[in-house]
Amino acid sequence: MTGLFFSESSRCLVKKHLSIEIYKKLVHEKTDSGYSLLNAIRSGIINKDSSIGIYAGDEMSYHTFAPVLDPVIKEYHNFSKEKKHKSDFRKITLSNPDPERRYIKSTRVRIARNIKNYSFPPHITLSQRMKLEKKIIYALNLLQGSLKGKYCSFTDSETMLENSGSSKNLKFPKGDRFQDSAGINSDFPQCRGVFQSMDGQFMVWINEEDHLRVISFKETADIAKVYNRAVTGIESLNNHLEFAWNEKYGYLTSCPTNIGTSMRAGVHIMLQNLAQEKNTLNSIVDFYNLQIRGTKGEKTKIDNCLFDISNRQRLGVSEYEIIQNLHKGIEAIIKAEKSLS
Ligand code: CIR
Repeated sequence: MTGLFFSESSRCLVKKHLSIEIYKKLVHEKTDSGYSLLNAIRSGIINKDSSIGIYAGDEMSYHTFAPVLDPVIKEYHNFSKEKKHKSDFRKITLSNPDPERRYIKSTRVRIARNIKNYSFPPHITLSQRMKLEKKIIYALNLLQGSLKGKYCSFTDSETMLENSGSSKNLKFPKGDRFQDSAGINSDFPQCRGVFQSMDGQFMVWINEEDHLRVISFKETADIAKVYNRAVTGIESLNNHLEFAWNEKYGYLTSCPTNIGTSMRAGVHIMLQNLAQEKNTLNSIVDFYNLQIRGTKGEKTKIDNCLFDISNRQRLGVSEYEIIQNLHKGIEAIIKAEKSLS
């Protein structure tokens, strides 16, 4: 695209793929809920350091804005146009790679979902958001067994009081500047909240970047156990909620970087030896299609040799494959760490 909207210094993928021809074709298009191309690229225009610079406002955005979204997705996910994403949400049996937790401090699986026929967080109205919050709470209250828990609204003093002191994790922060200019923070903190199981190991964030962010977390190295719990949670919720999904791209999310499985599964792992041998670590991580992030998440530093290692791919690979790969990669990393002692 010309420098018409984007800063000269911007290297975001939407700038690269939005040609004049595609722009002219799409500029007057809107999805049924009224989301436009300019809505979709606003965050990329405002934030010069965006990496992709585009958000979906609803399920239909992936169809209406396909002429620009398809090449962005193809490049970001290395996903060919002809392919179709396949989901495989089977439960898994895997050995525990570090039963004594000498290396792995915790395991976390996060899965995003949006609800069919509701605009996604960049474009949803306050009244829709309110209706949706109630619909999700209804489904959460039907969870059984160890998934049973409580919802803590960010604005309803009754639920906040009820849950005060129960956990320090019952909040998610207001979205960053990328999410803010995409509209994701509209009316924050209204209609936002966190559901947490009684044991604190299963959580659902409501109306953050996606309608639901399901999180299974435990201070364990038992990757399969944490993953299987997330599967049970998602499947139970799916009995009462219909998720936004399409044949080609799998589960649809506000940010096109998360489509497909929308799953990030990873461990916090202490690697005192490999921290000094970054090349060895990076080559194992690359081989198993994994990714290293900072101790406190994306764009943070590594504290005390504690690495956050998770899957790199989300589209074109199934949930089952992601977990298997993570498990194999982590086993290889632990073996390399031990060999350096
Ligand atoms: C960007 O284009 O850099 C931002 N819109 C964020 C991209 C990463 N997405 C995410 O973390 N969900």
